[in-house]
Amino acid sequence: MSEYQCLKVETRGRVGIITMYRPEALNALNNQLTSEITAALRAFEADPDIGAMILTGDGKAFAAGADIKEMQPKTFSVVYSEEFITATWEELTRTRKPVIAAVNGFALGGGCEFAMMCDTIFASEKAKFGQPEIKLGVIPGSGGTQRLTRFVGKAVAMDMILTGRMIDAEEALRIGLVARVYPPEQLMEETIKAAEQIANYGALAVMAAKETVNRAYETTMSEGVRFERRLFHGLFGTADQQEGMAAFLEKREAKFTGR
Ligand code: CO8
Repeated sequence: MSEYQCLKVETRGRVGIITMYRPEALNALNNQLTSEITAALRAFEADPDIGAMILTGDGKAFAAGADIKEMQPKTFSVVYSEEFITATWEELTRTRKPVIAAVNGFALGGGCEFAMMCDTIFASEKAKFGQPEIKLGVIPGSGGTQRLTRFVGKAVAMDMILTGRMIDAEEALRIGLVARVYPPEQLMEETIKAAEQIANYGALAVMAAKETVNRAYETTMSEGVRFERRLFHGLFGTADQQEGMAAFLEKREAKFTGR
C-alpha cells in the first residue's frame, strides 16, 4: 500500500511524478498533503535514477489553495509563533532537480503559489490561475505577491491580487506565467516528454542551469552574469562536457553520466 494518503507517486523512466490527491477538497493543501509533498520531493531528490520531477493534481484541480477549513480557526499568535507551515510549504524551492508544474485545472491561492515555486509551468486549456485570498480577508502567504509580480509584472499582479479574479490558460500564456498550453488529454504526456528530455541531459549541467536562472531573481545583472560564468567554467571539469562536445563532433548521441 502507498505510504501516502494525499498523493499518488509514480515514476516514468527518469521522471518522478507527484499527483496531489484530495478529491473531496479539490486538492486543497492541508498539513498532511504538504508534509507528504515534502517527503516525496526529498525521496526523488535523493534517488539517482530520477533526473526531473512533475507536480500535478488529480481531477479538476491542481490545488484550490490552502485548506480553508484547517486555516479558519487559527489565530494570529498560532500562525505567527508556528511560522504557519512554512517548513512543509517551501521544499519545492529547495529542490535542485527541476520540477515542472502540470496545471490541469484550478491553481488558486497556495495552489498558484505552489505552481510558481516549480521551475516552469505547463497548463491544460482548462487551467485557471488566481490569488483569491483577498476574498477571504487575507493576502497570499506563500510568495504570491513576490513571485507573481516578478514573473508577470506589477499591473497584472496587482489586478489579480487586489480583485482576486481568475485568469485562464490563454491569458496565463500571454502574460508569461506559463510556458506551454496543451489540450487536457495531452498535458501529462507532453509534460512527461519534456521532463524526460531534461532528465536525460547531464545532471550537473541541468542543476547548474536551474540554479543560475533562479539566481536572476536574487541578484543584480552583473553578479548574475558572473555567477553564470563561474558555473559555466566549472562545467568544463565534468565528464559530461567532454562527452557532450565529443558526441557533437562525432555526429552521435551523447551518453551523459551525470559526472
Ligand atoms: N479549502 C478547503 N476546501 C476547499 C477549498 C479550499 N481551498 N477549495 C475547495 N474546497 C472544497 C469545497 O469546500 C467543497 O467541499 P464540500 O463538497 O465538502 O462543500 C469541494 O472542495 C468542492 O468545491 P466547490 O463545491 O466549491 O467546487 P466548485 O467547482 O463549485 O468551485 C472553486 C471551485 C472556484 C475552486 C471553489 O471551490 C473555490 O473558490 N475554492 C476556494 C479557493 C480559494 O479561495 N483558495 C485560496 C485559499 S487561501 C490560500 O491559499 C492562502 C495560501 C497561503 C499559504 C500560506 C502558507 C504558509
